[in-house]
Amino acid sequence: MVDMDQLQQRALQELEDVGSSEGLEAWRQAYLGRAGELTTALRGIGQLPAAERPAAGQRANQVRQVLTSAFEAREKAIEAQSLAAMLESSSLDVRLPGRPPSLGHLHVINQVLRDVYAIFAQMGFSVFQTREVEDDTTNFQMLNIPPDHPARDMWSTFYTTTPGVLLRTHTSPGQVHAMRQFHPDPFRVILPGKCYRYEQVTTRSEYMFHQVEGLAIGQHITMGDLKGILEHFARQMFGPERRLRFRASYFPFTEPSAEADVDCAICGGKGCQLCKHTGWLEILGGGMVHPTVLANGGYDPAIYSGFAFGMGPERLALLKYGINDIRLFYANDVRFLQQFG
Ligand code: FA5
Repeated sequence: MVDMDQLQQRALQELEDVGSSEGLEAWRQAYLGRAGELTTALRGIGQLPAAERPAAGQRANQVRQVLTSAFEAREKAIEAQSLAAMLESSSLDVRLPGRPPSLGHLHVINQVLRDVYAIFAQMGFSVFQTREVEDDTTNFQMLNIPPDHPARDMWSTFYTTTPGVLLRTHTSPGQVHAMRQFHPDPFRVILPGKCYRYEQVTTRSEYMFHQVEGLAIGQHITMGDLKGILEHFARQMFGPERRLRFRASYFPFTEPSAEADVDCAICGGKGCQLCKHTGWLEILGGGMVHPTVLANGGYDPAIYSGFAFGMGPERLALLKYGINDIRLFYANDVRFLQQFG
């Protein structure tokens, strides 16, 4: 019979020198495999005298357990070694969790637009979407601006190659679309969207910017209603400390007309480049809808009246966040944009 102590010692010693998974498999075959030394020895027990068999069997089983657990421990160690070697030789560790994609956030102007929607929603205004590409008739003529009217100089724009088709200069043409949609009912809407003007870009003017038009049509609507909702809006938007002032103005599509300014958030009213050293920044134009425009929308001016206004969300954002240059909004500098996340 094989000397079990000697077999165990030799097998363990050899196992210590095994350094690869191939070597490990060879070792397993040599000792624990079907033709391995230990397996053969176990088979030989049957030939021993009956009195020796129990003790020999017990010892052989102990050796098998020792060798099996030594084998498993060595297998783990070799796996760990080869993983460590693989990691050292390659910089890619495929087990690492992936980098989570960085989540973006709403652009500051979209945030301001949502603030505007929420404030006007409280006052019963719903959002009415209209087109950015308009025709000359709706952008100008329906708004009481005939082809040679001097007011066209205020709204020079980009024309398409199709005659009479242009990028809208303001959201006011949406007034005509809204009136035709809601006629003959009274209604209150805001019309947000992009506008385009072929003009000099400055700290407070862009060639592409947004406007939110407001329009309320009904009976007995007055200029007092317009002032009231705009004052409420300004308080909600900027807080009670910012001041709003109205100035008489002129628009061909409102009569009377006004413009509203908010005291400049950058200089606190002292005067700076942003507010053209006036201490105030214009945020909107508005007034009572001109009878001709009411009629173009299908409403009888003898029965109906309405107010309209158009405000600039970029200007609102300058004032709300104390930003001194409108060009920052669309320059796509993430260092600027991330501040509004
Ligand atoms: C108009 O566009 C009129 N349609 C407003 C109106 C609507 C009057 C309804 C009466 C009734 P104005 O050109 O002043 O008016 O522009 C209105 C607002 O849009 C300005 O107060 C300003 O806040 C914003 N705005 C105008 N031009 C620019 C620009 N180039 N860049 C950024 N904001 C601008």
